[in-house]
Amino acid sequence: MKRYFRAPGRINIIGEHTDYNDGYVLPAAIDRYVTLSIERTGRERIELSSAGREAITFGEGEIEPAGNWGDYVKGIFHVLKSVKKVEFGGLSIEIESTVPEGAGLSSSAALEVATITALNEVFGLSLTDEERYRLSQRAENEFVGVQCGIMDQFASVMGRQDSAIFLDTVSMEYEYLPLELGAYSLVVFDSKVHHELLSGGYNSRREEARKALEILGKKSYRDVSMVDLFSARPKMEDLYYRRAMHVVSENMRVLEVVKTLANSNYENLGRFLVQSHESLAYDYEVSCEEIDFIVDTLRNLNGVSGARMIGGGFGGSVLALCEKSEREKIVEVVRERYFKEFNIAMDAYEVRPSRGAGEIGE
Ligand code: GAF
Repeated sequence: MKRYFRAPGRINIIGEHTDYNDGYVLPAAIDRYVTLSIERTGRERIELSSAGREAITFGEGEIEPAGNWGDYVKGIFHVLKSVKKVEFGGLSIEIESTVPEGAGLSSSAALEVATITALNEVFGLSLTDEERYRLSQRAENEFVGVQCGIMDQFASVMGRQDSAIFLDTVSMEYEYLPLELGAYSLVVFDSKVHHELLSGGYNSRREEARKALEILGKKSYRDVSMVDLFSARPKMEDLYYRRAMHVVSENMRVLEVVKTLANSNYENLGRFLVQSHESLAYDYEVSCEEIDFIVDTLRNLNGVSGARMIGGGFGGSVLALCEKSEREKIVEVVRERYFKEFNIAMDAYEVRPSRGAGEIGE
């Protein structure tokens, strides 16, 4: 019997590149999903298929990375075999997705989480929510080779309808914050560009932030205040100073946004989004020309409260808070100007905070 599961992609309201720096994040799962069907077969091999992609098959004794889309799925088999010693036998897995790849919406975490959620149910593994997101992160770190933090897998497992999740990545305590946006909606502008192999740029930023912390003589970014940072400036190379400045200031912005949301002050929220973008672009240097163009265009349009890049960066998407009544006009203007400037047809759509991964039909 075929069973169906799905796991959502995510947006992040604020708190970018903070999850692996002992920081705070504020993601929300969205109504874009990886959907997976799974069925036992008598064939002793695991067969993966996904429309428009090369099919992949592997035996349980040959789970090795191949540098293709199947690695996110295989990575889950790999960690479950080592942690739970599961014998999977023959399986047929079909995947469909409405989470665009390379768009900064975490299609890879959605694929990992869909896979672990399905295997958990089909093989009765009784994994907790925390095990599902931690093992998914481990698959990406150890098997795929991207040293990502916990935010994406966490959001895909823990998402809740119409809420963002305020997460402290040190204590792993979290709180659901209702995202009742009133006259506003959340709109994603997908630039359709990706400039670096995710692992390259991402892993090097992670390393630079770690080195900056070492220069500051601290064990955790939790212990670095603005004053510490200003006093250390003379002994810090500019690059490391800027990396640390992003982390410290972004964490402060997350805490401010949490207060702002509690007061439903969406004008203010927009201002924090713009500040976050500037910090990511100038201090952390993970934006690019196309993304900056979209943010600059949006900033100057009526009905836009604020906008910023989301996800790992080097391309991907911009998240904007737009007045509902102006949304269509805004999308048209940005689309047209972007095409004129870069000759690229962008995608733009509204997203809604949604619930986390589970079985379909439950
Ligand atoms: C990627 C990573 F997977 C996340 O862990 C996070 O670091 C994000 O980039 C940047 O905030 O999506």
